[in-house]
Order: sequence, then structure tokens, then C-alpha cells
Amino acid sequence: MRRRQLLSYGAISLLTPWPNLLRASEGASPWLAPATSQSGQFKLAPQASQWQLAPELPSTDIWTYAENSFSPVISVQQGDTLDVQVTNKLMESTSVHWHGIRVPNNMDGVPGISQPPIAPGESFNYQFKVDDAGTYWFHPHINSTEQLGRGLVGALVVQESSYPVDRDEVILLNDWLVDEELNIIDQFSSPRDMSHDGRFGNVITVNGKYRPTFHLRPNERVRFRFINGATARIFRPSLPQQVKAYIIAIDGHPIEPKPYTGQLLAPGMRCDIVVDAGSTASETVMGDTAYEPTGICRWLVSGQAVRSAPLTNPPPRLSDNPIAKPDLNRAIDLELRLDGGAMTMAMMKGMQSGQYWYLNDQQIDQDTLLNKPLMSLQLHQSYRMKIVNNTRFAHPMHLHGHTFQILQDIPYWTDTALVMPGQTTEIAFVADNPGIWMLHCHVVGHQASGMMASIEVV
Ligand SMILES: [Cu+2]
Repeated sequence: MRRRQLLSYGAISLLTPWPNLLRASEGASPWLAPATSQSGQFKLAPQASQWQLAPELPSTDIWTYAENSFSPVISVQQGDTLDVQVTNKLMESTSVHWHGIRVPNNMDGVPGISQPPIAPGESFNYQFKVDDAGTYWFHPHINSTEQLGRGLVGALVVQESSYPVDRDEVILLNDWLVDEELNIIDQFSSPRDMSHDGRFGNVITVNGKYRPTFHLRPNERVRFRFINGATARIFRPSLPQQVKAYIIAIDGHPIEPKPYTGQLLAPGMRCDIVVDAGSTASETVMGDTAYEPTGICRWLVSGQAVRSAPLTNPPPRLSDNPIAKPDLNRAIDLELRLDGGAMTMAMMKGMQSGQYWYLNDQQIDQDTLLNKPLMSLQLHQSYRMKIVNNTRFAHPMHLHGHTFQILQDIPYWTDTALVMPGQTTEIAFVADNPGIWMLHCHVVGHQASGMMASIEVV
């Protein structure tokens, strides 16, 4: 009975009372401590594990970075050196890509391009200085449809020297495609998913938990860091109108704080919001309104007040990260055309090759990414790139190694540009990080069927 209710929860509207079907999980994700305080080194061990999506339900076999845990949070200070020892306890090769944060090429975690794959039983040490503060995440960059689909995701939080909130919480969003026994359905690359909008799950979780509860105290100011770690689903985390919340960062980078009205987050995308808990005991359901509205988690305000009165000032603007600004007067123009997928002529060809997508009319073969970059960019040169989506589907296009601006009325920094069907998005950046970098759609089924190319910066 419970199980069926869990599987059909997608139909529950935000307007319905919070269903009291299950004992709620605690929402907060575990923040990893360094293995020893002297070394400051973190340890990740990708492995098969078991995980309960909700209390009282059977556990699910997942893949995770730590035993009996899901989506660990690694937190470091801006300017520190991140040091992570990854020991592969899976039966297949893996790697760790640090999504959104600028790293040297040999730390980018793309097997065959920036490092050898980490074979079963082997270790790899990721070590790099973190110049940018903000909310980032990590995941494998090999067999991505399956490795992400089974749960290999984690959060990377880079702290500013100080920011005036009482608490900092990660909300890593996922969806899981499970059967009635809560086993992950192990079809990760179906032609239908890959040629349409990717593999959607039927259970949405926050930090791996179905509809968990966060506990807040009266007058508390909390920073929530949303991360979309799903393989295909777009989220729009939404709050009831009476909640006082500000959005302060998009994809790790500061924006002018403004009231939060819901941010579209495609796979790979993040945003930071600051919430004021209110001065009395209350219950708030946070929903997702990207598709059919549904509740995703809630917070309860109770207990002793953090301060005698609520804070009334808006949260301050975060300091900008040290990213070189593109010079638009001298920028070289580039174009990236996205084609293919279901409901196009290219689909017929795709049915034979298993590759459904085209970048600049080329069917990108995974083996030639290294030898044949789609574009060759000059080091320190500014570029303006038009991303033209000629397909019927949305594509969050992610560039490694660089942070770029979305050119619009108020430009903002990001690493992932969500380009809607039929739309064109203009981005600009300085090619200031030498190496071969992936440029791909973060719907991982698209990435795996033609929508990943490399660019070189030399
Ligand atoms: Cu795509």
C-alpha cells in the first residue's frame, strides 16, 4: 500500500496537505569531514551500497561515494587546495568530474582526455586550488547514464570567508526510475529516452530522501543550495508566496539578491537561496513546479528562536569570483548548432547508429573527441558563442574548465546554458584555461548519443 502511494506521489498537488503517509526522513545531507584533520584530505569510495529512499520502505541497491550514504557534501574554503582521494570499489572504471568549478585540465575527470579511467581497485588523487566560491557538484564522466542513474553524485561547497546566515544546507535533487519493489530499473540508454528528453525517474528525492523534513528555528536565516543532480529532469523549486526568500547565486556565482520566485534548474544547474524562517512555529512545503506541481520536501519551524526578531535586511551580495571578463568588442564569434533527436529527419539515421544528435552537423564519435576537437580556441582570446537549438527538446549545454556569461539584459555567470527548443542563447567567455575540454548536453542520455564534443584551448 505504502509503496503504491510512493510511486504515485507525482500526482499529489502542492495544494493538497502534506500527506502523512510516511515517517519523514531528516533532510540534511551529511557533510564529509576530512579523513584526518592534519591532511585535510577527503576520501571518496564509489561502491555498490544500499539506501532507503524513505523510512519503513525496502532499501534500494544504489551506487554511492560512501558506504550507506548518499550524496556526500564536500566543503572547503575559497582559496584552499581541495584534496580528494578516490578509491574505486565498483566493478567498472569510473572518474570524478568537478562540475562548474574551474580546475586545471588534468583534474577535470574525463577519462581518455584528462586522465586514465580509475579502474576497479585503483585510486586517483584529485588536488587543485579552488579559486571560486559557490555551489558546485561532482559526478563520474564515464558510462554517465548508468553511473549517475544509479546514484553517483555529490555536492561541492566552496565557502566564502564569511556570509551572514545561521545555517547552510544542500538540497540535491534527483529522480530515480524504480519498479514496484523499489529496484532501479536498469535500462539506462533506451533509444526512446536518448532521442527524446532523456531518462526520467518516477520518484523525486532531496538528498536521496523522499520528501524529507528540514528543521528550522524561529527567526533563523538559512541558505539553501539547490543542485539538480538528475540525469534528465528539469526542476523549478518553488515556495509558497508568503515565505521570505531571496535568490543570491546562480550556478555558483553571485547575482544581485532579489526575491525568489522559482528558478528553472536543468540537470547540472544550481542556485542558492536565503530563507527567513519567520517568527512563529510553521510548516512550509517546498514544491517543484517545472512539470505537474508536486511537493519535494518541507521544513518545520519550531523550538527556541535564534534571535528575538526576524532579520529585515535583505541578504548582502556575495563577492564576485575572480573570472576574466570577456571583451565583447574584440570577441571572436562562434556558433554551436544543436540538431537531431526525435521528430526530425535525422531520427531515421539515428535509429541505425544509436547516435541521435548532431553538433554543427557532425555526428560526434566519442573516440574522436580527443583527436578532433570541434573548435580550436586561442588562449586568452575572448569568444562569443551563439548556441542555436534546432531540436524539439531543451538542452542544458555545459562547458568544462570555463565559466561563461549568458548575454542578456543583465548578463550572469554560469557553466551550463539551458537552451530551449527553437531558441538561441548567446554566451561569452575568455578561453583562459589551456587543454581539451568537453562541451556537452547535461541530459546524460543526449550526451551519450552524440551531444558531446571537445574544444581545445591552445
Ligand atoms: Cu540535450
